[in-house]
Amino acid sequence: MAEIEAARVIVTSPGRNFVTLEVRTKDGVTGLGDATLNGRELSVASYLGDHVIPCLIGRDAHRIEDIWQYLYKGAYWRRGPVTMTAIAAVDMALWDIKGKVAGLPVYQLLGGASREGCMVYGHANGADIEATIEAALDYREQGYKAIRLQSGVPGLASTYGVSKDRYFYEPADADLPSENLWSTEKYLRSVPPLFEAGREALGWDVHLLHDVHHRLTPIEAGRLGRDLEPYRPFWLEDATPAENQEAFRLIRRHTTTPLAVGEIFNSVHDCRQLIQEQLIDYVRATVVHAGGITHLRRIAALADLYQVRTGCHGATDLSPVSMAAALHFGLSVPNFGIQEYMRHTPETDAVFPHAYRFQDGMMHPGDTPGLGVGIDETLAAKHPYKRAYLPVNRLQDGTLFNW
Ligand code: GCO
Ligand code: MG
Repeated sequence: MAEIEAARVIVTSPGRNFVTLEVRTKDGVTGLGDATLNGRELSVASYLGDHVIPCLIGRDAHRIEDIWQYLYKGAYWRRGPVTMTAIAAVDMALWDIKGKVAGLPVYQLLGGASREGCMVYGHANGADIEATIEAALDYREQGYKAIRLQSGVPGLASTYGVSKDRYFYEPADADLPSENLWSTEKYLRSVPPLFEAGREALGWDVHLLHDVHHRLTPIEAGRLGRDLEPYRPFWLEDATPAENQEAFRLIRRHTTTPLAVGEIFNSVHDCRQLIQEQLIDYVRATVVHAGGITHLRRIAALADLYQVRTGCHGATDLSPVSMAAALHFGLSVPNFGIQEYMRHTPETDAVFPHAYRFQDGMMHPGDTPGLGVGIDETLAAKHPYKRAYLPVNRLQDGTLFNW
């Protein structure tokens, strides 16, 4: 028995907002869990503080599955991003504790390493094709085996995935949502030339990826997938808003470009049909927003039956605690595909010292017992919460669209 004596929420903003749960046992062992939900951070902090922490005190931290079921079934109100992020934070913290008590890195508790490391993809973005390709060449130079290409769209002032900074992409940068403008026609014309230039400059020995960010209809997505086929993309991500899982049947009828979806999924039920009908190739559900390591393993186990592989979300709004958990998961799971890696700023890394490392395009969670991430609370206290929203997106006639 490792009795939970206390738990608390730490909110800090070293460059961006992060919500972290710390669970402590009577023996003084602590575990960390990420509870960050971009743009809605304080809702998860309050869900944890007001409704979850009181139920944890006195429970056995080793009973991870039972506590997961208790929080999921016990709330009566199942699923949803706030609930599932809160459950995920508890789940990560309990795996961290179990690892520390056992003296083993979490991946060893999950069955051990299934591979030497996790292949990651980096983000090349730029205002135009030339700048994006230049950034991509830089990533290849650093050893990346997989690179996501996102470029500004001619005629549009701003678009998803393109930042002012070459290395650090941070969309949640405004006190109230900023407004972007969108044109599907302009966008659809811009992506094939980007991939043509990408193959020309980078050759064929590097994987190229692209994120549509939920902006197309199924038939538009089918056309884009088909137009990109000659350049053999690794995947086309979030082609349409995936609330409508059947929509992917229509995309599949028109293209053999591999499809990835799921960074906003929070439960296996959000992707059950996509997986069982083999409508996707990669599932992007992630530790922090899909109920923790415990629930993500269930999603991966279902996906494995249908040759669907993992491709977890790993943007900067997922804290280093999530990144570590994703790497322990990715190293151990049989059907790992790829892991997104958007580097955190040095400020973030300083608040969350961690054991995971990047080498030759691969990442490894390290062998520190538990998840291998700490929090420097003195430094964290110097970065108070700062409200920050993701942008909204409008068509050129003013219609509110998908961001
Ligand atoms: C990605 C994502 C992110 C999200 C962000 C939202 O593929 O990395 O689309 O850029 O937009 O994580 O909080
Ligand atoms: Mg995405």
